[in-house]
Amino acid sequence: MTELRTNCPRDCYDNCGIVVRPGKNGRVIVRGDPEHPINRGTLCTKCATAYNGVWQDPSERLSIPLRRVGPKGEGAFEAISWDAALSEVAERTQQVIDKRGPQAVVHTHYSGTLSMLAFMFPMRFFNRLGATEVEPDSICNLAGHIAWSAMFGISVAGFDPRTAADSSCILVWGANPSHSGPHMDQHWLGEFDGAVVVVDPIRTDTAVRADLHLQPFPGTDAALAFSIVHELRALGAFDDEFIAAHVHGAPDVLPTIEACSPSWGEAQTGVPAEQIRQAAELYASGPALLWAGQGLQRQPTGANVMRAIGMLPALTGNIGKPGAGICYLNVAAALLGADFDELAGASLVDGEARKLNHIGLAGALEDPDRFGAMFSWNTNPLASAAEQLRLREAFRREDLFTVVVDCFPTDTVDYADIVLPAASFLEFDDLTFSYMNPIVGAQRKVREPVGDSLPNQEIFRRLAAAMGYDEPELHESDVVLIERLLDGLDLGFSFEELAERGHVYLTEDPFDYFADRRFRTPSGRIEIASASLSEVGLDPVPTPATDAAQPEGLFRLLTPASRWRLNDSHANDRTIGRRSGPPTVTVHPADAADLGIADGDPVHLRNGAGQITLATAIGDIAPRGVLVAYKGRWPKLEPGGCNVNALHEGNSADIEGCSAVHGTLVSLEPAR
Ligand SMILES: Nc1nc2c(c(=O)[nH]1)N[C@H]1C(S)=C(S)[C@@H](COP(=O)(O)OP(=O)(O)OC[C@H]3O[C@@H](n4cnc5c(=O)[nH]c(N)nc54)[C@H](O)[C@@H]3O)O[C@H]1N2
Ligand SMILES: Nc1nc2c(c(=O)[nH]1)N[C@H]1C(S)=C(S)[C@@H](COP(=O)(O)OP(=O)(O)OC[C@H]3O[C@@H](n4cnc5c(=O)[nH]c(N)nc54)[C@H](O)[C@@H]3O)O[C@H]1N2
Ligand code: SF4
Ligand SMILES: [Mo]
Repeated sequence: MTELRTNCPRDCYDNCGIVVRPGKNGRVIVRGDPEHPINRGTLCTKCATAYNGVWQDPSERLSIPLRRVGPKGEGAFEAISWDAALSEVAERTQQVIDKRGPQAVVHTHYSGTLSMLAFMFPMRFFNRLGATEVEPDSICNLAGHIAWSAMFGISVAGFDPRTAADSSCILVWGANPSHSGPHMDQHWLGEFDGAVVVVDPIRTDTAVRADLHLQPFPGTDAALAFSIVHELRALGAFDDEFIAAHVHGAPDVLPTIEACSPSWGEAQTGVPAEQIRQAAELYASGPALLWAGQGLQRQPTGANVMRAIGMLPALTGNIGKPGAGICYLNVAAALLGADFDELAGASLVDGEARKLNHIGLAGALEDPDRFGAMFSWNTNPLASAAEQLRLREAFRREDLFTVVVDCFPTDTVDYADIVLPAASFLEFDDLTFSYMNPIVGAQRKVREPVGDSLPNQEIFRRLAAAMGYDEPELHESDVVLIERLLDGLDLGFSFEELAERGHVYLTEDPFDYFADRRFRTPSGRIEIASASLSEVGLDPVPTPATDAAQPEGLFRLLTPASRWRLNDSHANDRTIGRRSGPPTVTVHPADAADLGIADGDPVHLRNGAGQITLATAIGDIAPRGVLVAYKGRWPKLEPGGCNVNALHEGNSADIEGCSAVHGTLVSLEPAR
C-alpha cells in the first residue's frame, strides 16, 4: 500500500475524505483528502488526533470478547473466544425469548459509526428476532423529524449546499457548524457571497463570523420566528401565488403573525427589534436557505419551534427553486436509490415494530418484568443518554443479561455480561454517506483489525448463525450488500472504482427534492395546519409560545456538541483530554458576580436528576441565566464519575419521548 482513500463515517455534517499512508508497526497515518470538496485536505483537530491516536492503540481498544467476572459496573472481565461468547449470548437470549417472548429483548443503538453496513445491517438480526428497539433519534432529533415530516412531507430532503451559489442569504437556526460541521463552516459558510444570519443563544464561532447574530433566550425561537415572519409580510416578501398553490393553513396563522411585531418579539426573546427587522430584510433579499440545527429542537417546545421557523420558507416561497430551501438533514443517498429499509431488513419485522424512547428508558429498564436481555451496540448510553445516574442503576440489574458491542471500553461496556469487540472504520470496507451533502464515499479497509475485533455486520451474521436463524438476508456478505447499494444508486462503477476516487457526488447539478413543488403530505401542500401533529398533542398550527419564565434562582443549562469530541467518542484520547482541559461551565459575568464566583472556581450544578461539579469559565457567550457545558465526556474519566447527562432529567419535548435536554434547569452554587 502506498496511499489509499477512505472517508470519515462519524455522525457529523462533513463526512470528510481521508487519505491514508503506511505508518510504523502496522499503523497507518490518517490525513485529510486534498481532493475532497468538503474538507479539502484537512480533518478536524479531534479526528486528526484521535484517528492517529486512540483509534489505533491496541491497548486502548477492545480486542477480544470478554465475559464479566466482577460486579456490574466494575469493568472486570476475562477474555473468551468468539465461539464461547456467541454461544453464551445465543443461549441466554434464547432463554429470555422462550420464557418471556422476543419483545423482552431490548436493543439500543445509534451513531458510533454511520457507515451504511455497520450502521444498518445489524438491524436485520434484531428485526428477525422481534426485539424491542430504543428509538435512536429520540435522544437527538426526533421532535424535529416529526414536525417537519408533517409539515413538508419529509424531513431528510434538505437543500443541496451547492445551491448556495444562487442564494443571497443562509439562515443558520440553532446549528453550530463551527463544532458540528467544521469544514462546512469554514469553506461553505466562510466563502458564501451573500449574508449569513445565525440564530443561537450562544455566541458560537459561526455566529462570530456571521453578518448578523440573533441571540434569543433559549426556548423563545417560536416567538422570534413569528416576529420575523411579521416583518417579512410588512416587507411584501410573502409569495401569495406560492401560498395559494402550495401551502395549507396559512390563513389560520395570519392573525397571530399580524400581532407579533418586532418590538413584541424583542420583549419575548431578548433580540433587539432592529435585528429582527435586519434578519427579515436579509432573508427577503433573494433566494434564501434555512438550515435548522438539531440542537434547536432539543428543547421543551422543539416541535413547535420547527413548525414556526418552517413558516419562513413556506410563506415566502423559498423552497423548490435554485438558491432556496430548507435543511434539517439531507439524506440524498436514500432518496436517490440506496435502499436503507432493505439494508436494515425492515421486511423481517413480524407484525408491528416494538419501540421505546430514550426518554423513559431508565424507568423501563428498572422494571424487572419488562426486559430480560439488552444489547447496546454503536452507542454509549451511559455517557449520552438521559437520567445518567438512574440509568446506571438500571444497568446494574443482575437479571438483565447485557451485551455491549463497541470499539472501546466505555462506561456502558463496564456493565456488560458479554463484551463483543467491534472493528473500527479503518478496518473494513463499507460505504459512507453525508447527511448534508449528496455525496457517497468508499470506506476502505486500510489496516488490519485490532486483535480479534470484527465489523458490526460480521458480528451479527455470526450471532444469527449461533441463534439458528437461517434467513438468507441475515447472512449476505459485505460484497453483495455494497454492490446492491451501489446498483441502487446507479453510479455506473464498482466499489473498487469508487475507492479509487474516494467519493462521488450523486448528481452533477444541485439536487432539489422539492423542485416539483409536490409535498408528500396528506394535502399535497406544505402543512402549516397539520392534523397528524394535532393527533400527537400539538396545536393545529404553530404558535408563538415561549417556555415559561425560568424560576428564580435556576439556570438553563445548554450542553451542545463540543469542538473536541464527537458525542462521547474520542473522549478517551489522552492528547484530546490534555488539549481540551478539564470540564467547565461557562457562566455569565453578571451571574458570576451575583453568586461571588471567580474564574476557575469549582461550582455545583444540581437538579432532581443529579449533581456535577465543574470549573467556572466566566464569559458572556450566552445571555444571563444561561449556562454552557459541552457534552462528550466519559463519566468514568471525570473526577465525579459522571458527565452533564447526570443533570438530564429526561424531560420530553412537546412530542412525548423526544429529548428536551436543552431545557434542563439547574441550580448553581460555589463548591465551598
Ligand atoms: N447532554 C447532552 N446529551 C446528548 C446530546 C446533547 O446535545 N446534550 N446529544 C445527543 C445526541 S444528538 C446524540 S446523537 C447522542 C449520541 O450518543 P451515542 O450514540 O451514545 O454517541 P457516542 O457517545 O459517541 O457513542 C457511540 C459509541 O459507538 C462506538 N463506535 C464507534 N464506531 C463503532 C463501530 O463501528 N461499531 C460499534 N459497535 N461501535 C462503534 C464508539 O466507540 C462510542 O462508544 O447523544 C445525545 N446526548
Ligand atoms: N464536534 C462535534 N460534532 C458533532 C457532534 C459532537 O458531539 N461534536 N455531534 C453530532 C451530532 S449527534 C449531532 S445531532 C450534530 C448536532 O449539531 P448541531 O445541529 O449543530 O446541534 P447542537 O450542537 O446540538 O446545537 C447547536 C446549537 O443549538 C443551540 N441551541 C440550543 N438551544 C437552543 C434554542 O433554544 N434556540 C436556538 N436557536 N438554538 C439553541 C446551541 O446553543 C448550539 O450552539 O452534530 C454532530 N457533530
Ligand atoms: S468528525 Fe466530521 S470534521 Fe471530523 S474528520 Fe470526521 S467528518 Fe471530518
Ligand atoms: Mo445527534
